Amino acid sequence: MNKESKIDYALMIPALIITLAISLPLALFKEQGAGIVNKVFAFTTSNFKWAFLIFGLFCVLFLIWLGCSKYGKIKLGGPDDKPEFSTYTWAAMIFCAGIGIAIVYWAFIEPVYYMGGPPFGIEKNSTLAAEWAGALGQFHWGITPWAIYALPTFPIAYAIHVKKIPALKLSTACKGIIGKKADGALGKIIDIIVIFAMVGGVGTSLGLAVPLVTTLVASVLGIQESMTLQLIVLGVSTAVIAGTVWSGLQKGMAALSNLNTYVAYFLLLFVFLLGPTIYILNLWTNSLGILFTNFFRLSLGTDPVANGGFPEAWTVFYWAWWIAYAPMMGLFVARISKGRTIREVVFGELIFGSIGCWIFFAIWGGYAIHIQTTGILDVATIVGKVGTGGTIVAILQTLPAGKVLVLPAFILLCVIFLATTINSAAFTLSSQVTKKIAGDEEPPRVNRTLWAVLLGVFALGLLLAGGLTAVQLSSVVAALPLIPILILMVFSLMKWLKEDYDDVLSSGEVTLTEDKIKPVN
Ligand code: NM2
Repeated sequence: MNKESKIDYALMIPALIITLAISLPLALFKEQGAGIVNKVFAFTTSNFKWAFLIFGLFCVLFLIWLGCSKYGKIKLGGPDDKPEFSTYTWAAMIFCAGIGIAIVYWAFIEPVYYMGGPPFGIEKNSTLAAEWAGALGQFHWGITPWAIYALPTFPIAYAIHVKKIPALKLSTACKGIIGKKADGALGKIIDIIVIFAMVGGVGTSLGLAVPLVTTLVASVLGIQESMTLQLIVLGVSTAVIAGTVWSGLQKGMAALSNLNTYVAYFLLLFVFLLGPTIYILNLWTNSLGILFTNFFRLSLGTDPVANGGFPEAWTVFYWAWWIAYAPMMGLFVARISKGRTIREVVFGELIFGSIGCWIFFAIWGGYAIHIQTTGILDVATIVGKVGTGGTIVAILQTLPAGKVLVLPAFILLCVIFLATTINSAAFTLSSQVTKKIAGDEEPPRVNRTLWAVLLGVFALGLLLAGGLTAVQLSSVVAALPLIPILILMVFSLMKWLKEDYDDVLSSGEVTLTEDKIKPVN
């Protein structure tokens, strides 16, 4: 069968319309766009912050319970299935799939913002604010976000590997509850929301990455940054990526992605060893102490009386951003986790994922806190004057060989991450709108290329509407309708686990033979 004919137009067309209907007006009517964006952001975050926060904590508690419960022993796969990858490779794949440009963007700069605007009435730029800055980075890039990522993995993995239904769409993983409706209108609505969320989440990544890359490039070339330069960066990267996707140079992309992990290791070790090693270790230890003692307060802190804006700007925004990426991660992690038990996957993802992010924040964020608190560079003042990108450049230049080595390596890291993020998003989006695609099959390349271009257009809209709020809003609005869908998936999983395993587990068996798995209608 001709591959191009396999596009599911009932999904593709609404997804296309929604994406364009949001990006084009934002791009064309910039001024009004920015006003609306601010209003919608304030409305959504102030009315729903409690829901985002509760959902984040729910993910952590549910997964820890699931992993420790009798269901933890269940293998995601048949009795003879063995894990396909070594645990190290598996963990590294999960980390690289879930983390891209975003951590490079935030790790140096986020503590600087926290020091200047700490929560809980802590005094700005004080010693305590510096200590909390370390802890907040570990909180926003730790257990809760990884639990959000992990949540959809289990319903999807159970559907694919145990129920043997090809659940390459999230609607399929809701079948335990919605049954046949997953194949009808309700299923389509679910999948459109999922696609919308992915576009929104990736929009945030691109909306942050493009201005950063522009600043970095401008500082190396010694030219003025401007909107035009941003548009050139966005245009060139979209064109290069679309070209790569079109010409089938996927292997090249994978090689680039591998190269990038080495650049990241290098820059982490470089800052750790040549920077204030002991300070970093002390600050990290201390940060984890603050995090663990205050975990519930941070998790549920809505700041209801003062309404100072901290949870909206940080926790709610972050949880939303991770939620928007969660379906993509769930599909990916489910695919590579065949043959592992639920317990292994729960704790593997939560522990390896958190530690990976913690290291970035401990080293790069710790370095930023160090130069501020020891007076090497007043990043707090600089960020107010030149914004995020310029401050990152200033921080990098304080390192040995800052200009000749660190800055170019950092740019390479950002550019490759930008490319691999768009590339993998285009891949997942196009497989979402392809009918009956097998696990190892590639979605049609016209469609993949189209998605790469559409993501570029969407990012253009966000950039023109301007500012961080538009970029943050993209994830927040996209994630909100996804929360009930993710909860539906959890119910669906629980129903399946109970019907398939409750009798068996009480008799001590762990794996089920195929004849005992209840069929899905
Ligand atoms: N998250 C981790 O842009 C990226 O790095 C993709 C973003 C959700 C903030 C992941």
